[in-house]
Amino acid sequence: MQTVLVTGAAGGIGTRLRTLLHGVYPRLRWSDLRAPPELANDPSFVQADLADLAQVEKLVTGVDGIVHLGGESVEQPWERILQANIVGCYNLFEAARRNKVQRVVFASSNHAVGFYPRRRRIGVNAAVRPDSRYGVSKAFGEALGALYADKHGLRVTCIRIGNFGDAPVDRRRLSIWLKPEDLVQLIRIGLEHPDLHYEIFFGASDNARSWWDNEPAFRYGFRPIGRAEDYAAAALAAQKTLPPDPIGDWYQGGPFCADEFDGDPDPAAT
Ligand code: 15L
Repeated sequence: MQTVLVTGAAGGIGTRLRTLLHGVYPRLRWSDLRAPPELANDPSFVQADLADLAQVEKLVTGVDGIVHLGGESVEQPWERILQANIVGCYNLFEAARRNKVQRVVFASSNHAVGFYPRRRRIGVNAAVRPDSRYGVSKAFGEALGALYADKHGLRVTCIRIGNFGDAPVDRRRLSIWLKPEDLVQLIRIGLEHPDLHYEIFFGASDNARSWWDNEPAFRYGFRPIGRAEDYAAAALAAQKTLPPDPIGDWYQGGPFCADEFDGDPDPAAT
């Protein structure tokens, strides 16, 4: 990997990757709809609207690998999800194919499977159970990645990111926390591992309360350094200050499940 493009550079994860990927690859290209202040006037930043295929084609020219974080990162009205996450994701993969990009790492999300109850332990092959239009867009991106891997030979890694941050701050996040350095490990497996064709990984650290079997990631050498249990006392104390949420507390996707919810009010029945 000589030149790696990171979309969604102005977001929380993109901003953090600026430090964490520094020096890892010879050339990094950063992109977003608007430049983050520290990249204004920096030649490594290329402004682009993912919903515009011509712009995306220009953006990926000369790139070997892409870390695709761009698009909406939470639930939004359909029209915004459609443009940023459906059309934008298609444009990204299609432009990658046309320009002979070798690898794409797609930032998927736990919300592709958010409607599994917390009492279920799932692997990456469990059928998708999105908890939002946003979650549906992540399932779409995973499917699109599989198509481009199987039909066009692009090497694709989908990381179902749990909750990215320096520490897990409540009960749900004790199960789904992802330490930034552990995300970098997963990204590097996606961009560098010689045997990788198409994989889905859970983006989660070493979380004793995890709901996910992340065997594929471990098989590729993932060795998370973040241990959620080290933060358990503080996270559980913080949880006590939060109001109960009968729907959100039952399902893995938490508040994304409760948002707009008018389904069966007895979640144990589903
Ligand atoms: C996500 O997919 C979001 O991008 C992030 O903002 C968090 O909400 C995270 O999931 C989560 O589930 O905590």
